[in-house]
Amino acid sequence: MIPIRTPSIFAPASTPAFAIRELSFLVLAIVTFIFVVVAGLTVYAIVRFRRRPGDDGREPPQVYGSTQIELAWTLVPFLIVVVLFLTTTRYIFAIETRARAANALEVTVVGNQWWWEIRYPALGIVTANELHVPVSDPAEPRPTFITLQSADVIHSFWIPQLAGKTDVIPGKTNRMWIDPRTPGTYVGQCAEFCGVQHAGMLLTVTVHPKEEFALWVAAQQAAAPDLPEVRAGRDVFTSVACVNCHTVRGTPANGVFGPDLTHLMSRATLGAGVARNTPQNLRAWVNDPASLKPGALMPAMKVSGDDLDRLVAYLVTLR
Ligand code: HEC
Ligand SMILES: [Cu+2]
Repeated sequence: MIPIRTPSIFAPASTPAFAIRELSFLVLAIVTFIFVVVAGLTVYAIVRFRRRPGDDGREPPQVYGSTQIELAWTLVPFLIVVVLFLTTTRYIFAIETRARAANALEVTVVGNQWWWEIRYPALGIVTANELHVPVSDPAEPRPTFITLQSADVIHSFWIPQLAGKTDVIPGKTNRMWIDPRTPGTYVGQCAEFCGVQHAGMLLTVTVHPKEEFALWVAAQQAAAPDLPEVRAGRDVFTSVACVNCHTVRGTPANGVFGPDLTHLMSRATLGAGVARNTPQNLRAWVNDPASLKPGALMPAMKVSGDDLDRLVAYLVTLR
């Protein structure tokens, strides 16, 4: 199973996330200062002006219209807002105007109800829900630039340890980048409510050392195995509607409505993180996806007993 790291903005692992943490420390320092001043004055007033024995119960003298005090409480907050605005703008520009390095990896991520399609156009790879990228060692940087598109409604792409949230909007292409410095698996989640399975739209980013990433790429580029012993299952797969929605490279299956299944078993989870990818769960999924992910946009395929066994036996060979 995926090692679950706390998806915290306070544990950054990539330049945009470091910038965001820096900025949040500044904001936290300013708001803490305001809190201490306001709370301090309040406590002082409560103690200093509390009712004492012998008070006659009448109001103290009232003071009206101090220009100085009014100027102070208008200008000070105004200046604070200006400082926050300018600093935030500077950080946003620094992140967004970063030029794409010549050796950057290009990935396109398409938000779908309720899963992520992940394409590597230059490498000829298509996968889902589990993004794999190389580590970007500061001594030898290799950032990943991500193009974000939506197939249906608004989603939002967020891996707190790697970068800020970027919305995924139908009809609009957004860009972002990450340069993760430490290998590992980072957890993210769709961050814009997109329908019943919004919470079942997880995302992981696995950051590999250089050589390991090259191995992953080679494995993904390889054709799907075509083993004679699972021919019967392959025939079930290609004879029902699976092929209209799913692609398995090298077979007649070339649908694009659902995730590419060419290397299905290389993924740790099914249905964008709702279940581990075990043969048992796979069988349950193919029989009725709603048993694991109610509302999923894959219909229950009504493949019966023996055929289902053959079909699953075939699917588990898609490594
Ligand atoms: C109407 C289109 C459609 C048909 C037909 C269809 N699927 Fe799917 N399938 C999907 C969609 C959409 C998803 C993604 C659901 C989600 O994660 O929310 C999916 C997900 C899957 C997954 C999980 C993939 C992953 O990486 O999470 C498997 C496995 C799968 N389908 C197998 C099959 C098989 C086998 C058949 C035929 C018996 C089939 N599907 C028929 C649309 C379809
Ligand atoms: Cu969502």
